[in-house]
Amino acid sequence: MKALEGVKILDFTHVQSGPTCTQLLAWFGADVIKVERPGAGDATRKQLVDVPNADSLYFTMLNHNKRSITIDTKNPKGKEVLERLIKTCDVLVENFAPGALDRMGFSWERIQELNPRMIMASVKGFGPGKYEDCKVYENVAQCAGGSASTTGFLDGLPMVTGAQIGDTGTGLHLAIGIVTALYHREKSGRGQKVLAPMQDGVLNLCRVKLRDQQRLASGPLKEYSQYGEGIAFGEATPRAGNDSGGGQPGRILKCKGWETDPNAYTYFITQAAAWDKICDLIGEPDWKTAPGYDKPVHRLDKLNKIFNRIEQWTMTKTKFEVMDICNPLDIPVGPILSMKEIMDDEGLRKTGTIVQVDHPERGPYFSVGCPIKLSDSPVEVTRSPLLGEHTSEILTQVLGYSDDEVAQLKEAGATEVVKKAAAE
Ligand code: CAO
Repeated sequence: MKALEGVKILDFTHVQSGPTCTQLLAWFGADVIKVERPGAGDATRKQLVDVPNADSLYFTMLNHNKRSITIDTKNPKGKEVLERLIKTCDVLVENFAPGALDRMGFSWERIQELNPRMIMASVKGFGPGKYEDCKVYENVAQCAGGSASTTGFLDGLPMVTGAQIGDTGTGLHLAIGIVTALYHREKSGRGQKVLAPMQDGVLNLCRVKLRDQQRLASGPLKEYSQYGEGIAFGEATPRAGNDSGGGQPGRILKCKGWETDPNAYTYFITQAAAWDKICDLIGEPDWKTAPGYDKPVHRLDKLNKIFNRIEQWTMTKTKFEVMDICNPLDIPVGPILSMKEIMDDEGLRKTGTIVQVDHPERGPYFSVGCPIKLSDSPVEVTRSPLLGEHTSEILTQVLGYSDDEVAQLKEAGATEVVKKAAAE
């Protein structure tokens, strides 16, 4: 039995933030019923298309283990189907633009009337306040949540990061909110509203930068390289380049092959506990006891010099050799892995974090499986549904419509009944 078996999710999500949340719940065993607009579906199905006439990787990689039903929710008959789904499901997850669900006729009050046990979970760009009506995408959230102003190099532009902290990050926040509300419902018997604004989610992930903002009042941030370079701090947390965000200084250093390989680098952390071993390793044993080097606090104004010296050593090794040598010495390092290397990583394949999935339209492709492992609720990643693939099945088996009624719904333009995928 899967952890969330028996939980029915009405998945009204699209693009990335919402779908990542419901995909996770599906992996934990929930029955996720994705509601899509007839003829169109989630816009990502046809975005960044790589295989003509097939659902894009953008869509397939965010919608595994779900069922798809098409309903025109602006059609009166379609609204009736949605009402039945609301009465049947435990959770409604949505990430429409603010107000869209109300305009459809499904306010929180109406949803509660239909099903007082319903948990309604939403991603929005911003929480209540002056920006609450804005439409928001990933990079907007990264900028508004404090990530962009603190990412990049001091002399460069604010920078967005490739990690989708606004979308997938908020999807994770929402998923935590949903399972918490489900747990609460066990005791209260009632549903509740769960809101995860993207700005708030990004800020939560940038918590350490707000820490640094307040530390500025007590003087310069000594672990930032700009301190050692004698560059004054301004009034806000600056961009920190590749400096470590914690109390243990770290940098990205060149490794053998860096001249031609854009990823021949390692992240190297001069953790205080490993200092003596680092000194021996790089051929500077005197630094273990030399005044100005012996204590972490004394080294802060010399970090550039220290990392330059360590880099002379890392440049004689590949990033994997650095890892192999440093790991047994408990020196924390990490190779800069390319997506190609990650896709081929045997360990990640073995644990199911990189999975190969077959798809009737596009053939086999790689995806990221469930990154959270539950010992008693293993995950089997199945392909994303074709648009409306499960419409008949859901209408008849979940909602109890007869075949004639299904035909009438189709006739009324409330839905589109799509044939099952060709033999797989
Ligand atoms: N049948 C009929 N109509 C449907 C439907 C269905 N099954 N599903 C959706 N619609 C309608 C909605 O009712 C809405 O109509 P109205 O505007 O007339 O009320 C319309 O489709 C479009 O919804 P939208 O405004 O959410 O979509 P968009 O493409 O214009 O905006 C986005 C996309 C992501 C900017 C917006 O949804 C948003 O801000 N969401 C919240 C934040 C978020 O999740 N952002 C992350 C996205 S991933 O980067």
